[in-house]
Amino acid sequence: MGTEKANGVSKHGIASKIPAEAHPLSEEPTEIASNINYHAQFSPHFSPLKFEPEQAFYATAESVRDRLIQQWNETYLHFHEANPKQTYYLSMEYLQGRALTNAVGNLNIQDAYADALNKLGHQLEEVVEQEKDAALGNGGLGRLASCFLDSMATLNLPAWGYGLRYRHGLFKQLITKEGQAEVPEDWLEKFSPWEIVRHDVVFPVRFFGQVQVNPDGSRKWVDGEIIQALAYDVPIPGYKTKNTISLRLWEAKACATDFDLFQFNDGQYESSLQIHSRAQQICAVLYPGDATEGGKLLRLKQQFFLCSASLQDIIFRFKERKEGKTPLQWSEFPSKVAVQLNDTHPTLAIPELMRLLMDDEGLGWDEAWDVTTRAIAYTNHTVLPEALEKWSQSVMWKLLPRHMEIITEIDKRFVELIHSTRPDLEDKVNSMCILDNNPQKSVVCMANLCVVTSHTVNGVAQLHSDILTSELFADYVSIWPTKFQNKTNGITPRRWLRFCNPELSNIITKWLKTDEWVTNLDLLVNLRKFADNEDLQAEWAAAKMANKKRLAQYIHEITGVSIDPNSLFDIQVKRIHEYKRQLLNILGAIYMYKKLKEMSPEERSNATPRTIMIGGKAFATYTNAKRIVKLVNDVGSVVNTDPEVNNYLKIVFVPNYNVSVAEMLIPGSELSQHISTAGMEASGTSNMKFALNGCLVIGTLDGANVEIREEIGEDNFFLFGATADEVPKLRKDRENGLFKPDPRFEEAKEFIRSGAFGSYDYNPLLDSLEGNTGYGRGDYFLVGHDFPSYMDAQAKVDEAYKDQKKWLKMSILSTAGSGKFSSDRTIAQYAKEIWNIEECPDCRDEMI
Ligand code: 26V
Repeated sequence: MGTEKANGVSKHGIASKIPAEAHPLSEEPTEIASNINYHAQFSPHFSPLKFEPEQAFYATAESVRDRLIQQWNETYLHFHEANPKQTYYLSMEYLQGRALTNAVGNLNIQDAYADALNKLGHQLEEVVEQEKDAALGNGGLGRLASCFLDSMATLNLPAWGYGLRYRHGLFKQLITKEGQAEVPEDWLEKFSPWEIVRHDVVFPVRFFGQVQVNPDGSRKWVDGEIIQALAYDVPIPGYKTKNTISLRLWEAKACATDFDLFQFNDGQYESSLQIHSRAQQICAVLYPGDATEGGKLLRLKQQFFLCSASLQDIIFRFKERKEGKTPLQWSEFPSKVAVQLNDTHPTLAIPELMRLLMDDEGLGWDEAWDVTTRAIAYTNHTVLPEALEKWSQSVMWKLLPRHMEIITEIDKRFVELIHSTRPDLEDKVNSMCILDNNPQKSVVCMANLCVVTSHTVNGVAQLHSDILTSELFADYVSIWPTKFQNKTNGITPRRWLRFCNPELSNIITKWLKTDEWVTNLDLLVNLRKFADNEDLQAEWAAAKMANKKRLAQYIHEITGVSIDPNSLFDIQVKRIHEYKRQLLNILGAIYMYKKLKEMSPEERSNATPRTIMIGGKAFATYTNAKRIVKLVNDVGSVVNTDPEVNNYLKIVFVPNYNVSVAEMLIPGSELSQHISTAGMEASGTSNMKFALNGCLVIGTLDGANVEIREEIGEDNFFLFGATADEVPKLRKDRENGLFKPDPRFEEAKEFIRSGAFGSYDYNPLLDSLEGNTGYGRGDYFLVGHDFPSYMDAQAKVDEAYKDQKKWLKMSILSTAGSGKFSSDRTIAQYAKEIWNIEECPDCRDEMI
């Protein structure tokens, strides 16, 4: 199998003593090096004469993949034999980021790989940097799905993730003089070593067509267009367990037979390939623009494509299963299958499951409804009205006629249920039912369909779940009081502490005398008793400084701005949205800048030096969000080049925020901003990542901030702003002209108007903070109301930072109090309280 022939390329050449031999499962560094060399030599992708860091990455990843495939095969063989109930997580988004560090870390072979690469003349840290992020997501919802997969694998749960294999994920953000520009992200430019194409797993997905009524009254969806869904499996290894589950991503392709050879030979090249082009559109990008009818139709196609392919796959697997020798009854489906809808994006799984059960499997309505409602559960991730999906009924009838029949029937039965059992809710029927038949709208309300059908509906932090039951879904609660739950989000401690912050991890392991915290994050609480210990504080400070220096170097490389590692590193990174109030942050920074300018040099020398970093993508059509990006950049250009103050304040916009950038920023952060208008951020998960890494939070009582503050202690949290309860009255007061702006707020806005940051027209942004009425006007997000308390909280931050001993204690207590926010805890709760599944470890041979 092996060969002694090795290339002798100079600098990054493969050491000639290392043979190119397959040792797929060896843990011995020399054999791992051989295996990497083997992949480099025989790779179909690269010349064997080159072994630069890029080739080293692909060869290393392929060698890691060998072992993943083996564990993954054994895991599913084991599931097949053990036949447990399995969970299927349906999500339009996954933000996997890079996989190499995570894979060697979870497989517990990091040191052996570092050693092996050394033997080949490379550094693991350098090689991992070659990998492109798999950015098949937009924000917290997508990263949550990826953290959940890591926890499901680690907890030995029988689970699958289902998603779409977007050719380009979310756009790549460039920052130009004009602000944000979007260019396509190209994670598949070369190839992804982590996916395994499954030519044996292909399902047809139909679009358009019509409903045929058979003589026996049964119905069948026929004609239209068929696109094939081809599976790509990405193995997801658990941490220090053999359990390796699948993220199954669907790609759309046309049937080979759909190629019109006659037309092609007739010179009609484009029309002969039309269906291929339509297939390619489906998985081209995440969130294609939906301003046009075509764009809306494409998004709906994407959602249905995910739902239909995944459910056909789930049903196929269910039918394969036999208890003893007899096939399972359909009524047993919910005791083998739990389907979780990640927000409303995969709602079409509901009518698709009903259709497959009735039209393909011959079940009656009642039986199919019983199975569907016992199998499907729904997680809500937002209360923002514009993000609650509503699809045009006419588009739906055109694309999915049979599904619309089914939805109409679900709606009819629900309305009848209210009429017959709950006359007190008569006047609420219009807002509760699924079809909004108001001729101006004529839409399908996806959240309502989810709530009516799902056996469980959950919010993602306690406050958010309370808002769901008391406001958004309050009327349903009186019908189904036990349907609603809370599952506070979590993050995986592997990626978000153990691997991204090895310096701090080692200190934690040393002081706790165990590394079990990596799978039992509650153990962090034992750091509390050392919070005042000077030795720990010194080590803690040194780790933070090392991470800050690394971050400063990165910022310099990508933006050209030099930042001082001795200044307070203050970070806000998340999608740019008005409710997240990056505008509050930058207005605060502008005010700080103005005050620094007004100070005498002596006064200034007392100021706490600060570096404010802001990053995040603005949705391409969200004009105000893009104006905010532009403003941050413009303010940064002025402040950073102002010699009078730039030793005290720097403002940096961090371009193209993604998972890898987060892994660089979070360990080096000291203050992070989670400053949404109370009641609007469902949870937030970066707040958990920052707190876990010993970063203090300035924030409102919103989403998971509430629980973070509870856990780490109110003295260790810089709180400000209105509470969710106060927000409605404050908006009313504002409408009634009762709002009196703080002079500091007026001063900051005036400074922008004065042209201090250039001639760009910021009036539309500033206008959004004025006026008294309407959504999006009249300062709906209460920036003006919260500004003074925000500035007061920032002054407390400045003071606290001057006392480094106190600051370090607060930092240690932040980490110590973050145990609750492990996604292992969240997933264990989903498994027990929603999915009713149990762990299913493969104990046949020793765990790694
Ligand atoms: C999406 C969009 C897209 C179009 C522009 C307006 C808009 C506004 C909000 C959304 C949010 C969609 C759902 C979502 O991503 N929710 C996030 O889910 C996270 C995981 O549960 C949670 O931590 C975040 O608070 C929540 O915003």
